[in-house]
Amino acid sequence: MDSKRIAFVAALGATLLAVAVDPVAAYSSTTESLIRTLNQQLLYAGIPIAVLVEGILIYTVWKFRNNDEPLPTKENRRLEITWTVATAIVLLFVGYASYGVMANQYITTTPQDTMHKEANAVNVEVVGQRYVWTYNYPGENIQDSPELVIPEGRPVYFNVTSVDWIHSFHVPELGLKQDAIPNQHHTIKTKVTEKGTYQVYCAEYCGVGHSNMLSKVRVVSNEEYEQWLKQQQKKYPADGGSNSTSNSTAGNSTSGGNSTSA
Ligand SMILES: [Cu+2]
Repeated sequence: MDSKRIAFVAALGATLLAVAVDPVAAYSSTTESLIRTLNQQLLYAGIPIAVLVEGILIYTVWKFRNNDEPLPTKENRRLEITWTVATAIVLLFVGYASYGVMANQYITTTPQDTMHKEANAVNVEVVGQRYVWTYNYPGENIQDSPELVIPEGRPVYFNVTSVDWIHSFHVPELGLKQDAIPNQHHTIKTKVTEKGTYQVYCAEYCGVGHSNMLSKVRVVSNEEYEQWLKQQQKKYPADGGSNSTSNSTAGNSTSGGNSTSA
């Protein structure tokens, strides 16, 4: 009996450990990879527990189906210690795995993270406005670009804001979602590991044109990105159009900001 209990706890611990060191599958971005991997780990931990609990329940109902005079269970200290220890191991695993992901700067980007950016990082200001997304590249002399292009394999900081209303910058395939709030800037960081085009949505209902508030992220090689920057600097220069944008930002955000901060 004693050895069985030890074997059960050991097997549970070994399973959770094996899940924790499971190699990471290929995903489109570091953020997506962290989220999906955690999701999988929790699923691997949850399935055996669900099967065990349901199995015991079904077995007990079947076994005692004709028991007309059931007697209360006497105290069973060993059993109580076993399930307490097993539950503690599961909770510790869930807490440890979740905290590791939640505290990662690719999931929760803190102001400290944005103050100490990586050297080769790309900075994009994402601006929501009924019903379009526009992109500024601070330091690259690009303002109000309708196109979002980023290089593969480099850290990217999206500084998300809005000029009129609450929107939400959402790229499901890259695991990105951040509310765009007037008068506020919130940064999310990612690194895209696969070139391609990814759909951008607005994930916060913002009016009649909400469902049309679409855009795309184009992820290209570093060389293509540098070329694209040069083209955009001619098409959407910050020094040519910066006045009108900053005016509209200041003007509109007053009305939107009141409702947000309340
Ligand atoms: Cu919107």
